[in-house]
Amino acid sequence: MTDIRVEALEEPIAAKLREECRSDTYPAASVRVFPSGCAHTDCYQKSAERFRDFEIREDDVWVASYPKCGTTWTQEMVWLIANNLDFEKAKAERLTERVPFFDFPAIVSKSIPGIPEDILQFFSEMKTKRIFKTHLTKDLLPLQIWTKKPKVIYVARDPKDVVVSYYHHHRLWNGYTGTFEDFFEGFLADVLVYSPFWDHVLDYWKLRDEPHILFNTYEEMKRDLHGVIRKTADFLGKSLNEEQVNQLAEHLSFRSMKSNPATNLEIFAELERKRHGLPEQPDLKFIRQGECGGWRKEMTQEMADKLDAWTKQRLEGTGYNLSSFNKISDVKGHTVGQVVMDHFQTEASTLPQRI
Ligand code: PPS
Repeated sequence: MTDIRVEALEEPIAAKLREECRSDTYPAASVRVFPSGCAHTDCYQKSAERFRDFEIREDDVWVASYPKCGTTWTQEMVWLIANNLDFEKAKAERLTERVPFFDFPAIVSKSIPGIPEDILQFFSEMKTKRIFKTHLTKDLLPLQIWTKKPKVIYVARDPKDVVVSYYHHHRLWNGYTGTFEDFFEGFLADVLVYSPFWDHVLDYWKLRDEPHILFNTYEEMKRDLHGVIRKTADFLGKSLNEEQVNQLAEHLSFRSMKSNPATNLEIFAELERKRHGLPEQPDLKFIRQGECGGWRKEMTQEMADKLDAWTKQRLEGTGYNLSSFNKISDVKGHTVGQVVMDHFQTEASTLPQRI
């Protein structure tokens, strides 16, 4: 049993972000939770022990990530692989129901119509095979994950794209009315919900060679979705032929997921836009832009340099470098050793301080 300790977030930028998030349902972070030092809303505490003590099943599958790293994309891929490419069911039933968000009670301050009041109880009574989405840091996962060892698929993404995506997410869901600059400062100060970003990524990355952990990246999915599908299927003990891989890749394309009501969350996004009096802008959609390097449209060079320096400092001595985003593996644990010079690195060459 680990003891969970909670401290108030004292950073002034945290208070500012709380004021600028107007939603009465999705608040900004106000506490830091230990172990892990992760920022959470004050809703976290009421479920903290229930998260930690949640009964795990060996055949559960967990899709884990820091927010905005490609979770939804991975959830859809994993569900389809685990369910023998049942495209019909995938289109008929919303992804939020097929792969529910385990720690939802940690981010929401009010009950939401259509979502069971006691969702953790609902999860524990599920009769079907369970696939969960979680943004919990490694240290706050249910403890039985480390004894029952269900499969965990983590997905990471370039933090520059993450902060931009998370900013637009906050505008839509948290009613954030502040500036991108304030939000960016909150990201660097580790006060956004589920931050610190790099601790989150590194804690899972360190476990990447464990047989029950698979570490993917958004960039790798963009560059070689077929390869990631094959690798993930292999990890889940499923075999797919070339035609099936092609079919799944087509279903997972940005265009297809953006127009698919079962994956695009548009029904909920529309409610939030109405609630906050927001227009139907492309940036205020849940499946928004889907690019690597989209941050360039919104971030000044000065901000990019600052974030790069922050990344460099956070990665010092860890053995992790951003080229990890470009490594491809054939099957888990057997890195082909090839570093692909894709758009991610092409961009790197144009940035003087790129790490
Ligand atoms: S969340 O809210 O944490 O679950 O968000 P998450 O799903 O992790 O990340 C959302 C970003 O993923 C993009 N996305 C995709 N990109 C490429 N292809 C597909 N199929 C796809 N589906 C979702 C989504 O657009 C968000 O990124 P941004 O940069 O905001 O567009």
